[in-house]
Amino acid sequence: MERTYIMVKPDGVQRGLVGEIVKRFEQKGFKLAALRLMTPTEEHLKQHYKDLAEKPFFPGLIKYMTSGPVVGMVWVGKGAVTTGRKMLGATNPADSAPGTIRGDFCIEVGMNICHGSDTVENAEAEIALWFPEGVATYEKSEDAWLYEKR
Ligand code: IDP
Ligand code: MG
Repeated sequence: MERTYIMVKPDGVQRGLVGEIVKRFEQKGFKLAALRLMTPTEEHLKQHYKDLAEKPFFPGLIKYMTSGPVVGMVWVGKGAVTTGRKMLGATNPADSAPGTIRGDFCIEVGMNICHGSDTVENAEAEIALWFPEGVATYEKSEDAWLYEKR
């Protein structure tokens, strides 16, 4: 089953949106495998965003991401990476459709309240970076009412 790394950024935590974001992933039917409030170091965030190191906004991004605690989580389910991105909305909230998390709760690209892995490969790398101790695996009875039997 696919896994994705979702993170509520410092502005999302400050604005009391943790529950709302958790709620949306829960109600969709995805299974929570890990969740933690963390205050990551600059080095940790530079690793997370290493593909963006050359971007002009990179220093500002690191400053933003170290401005307060974040909530990292792992959600599991069919298509969790692609669907998770759709649930977040476009990177720039100005382009995010209403009904998406960014479309409903924020305004600026540099304060877009949440992160979601963009590919299965990146999701696995991010899960290993943020939850090196591993994540929970368990059966959820609800799955019988979410997934068609093959
Ligand atoms: P994503 O979060 O939708 O995957 P990325 O391109 O991976 O978008 O960028 C990572 C984060 O960097 C964005 O979520 C946003 O917080 C920030 N960011 C991206 N582009 C800009 C920009 O042009 N100005 C300021 N911040 C940006
Ligand atoms: Mg990205």
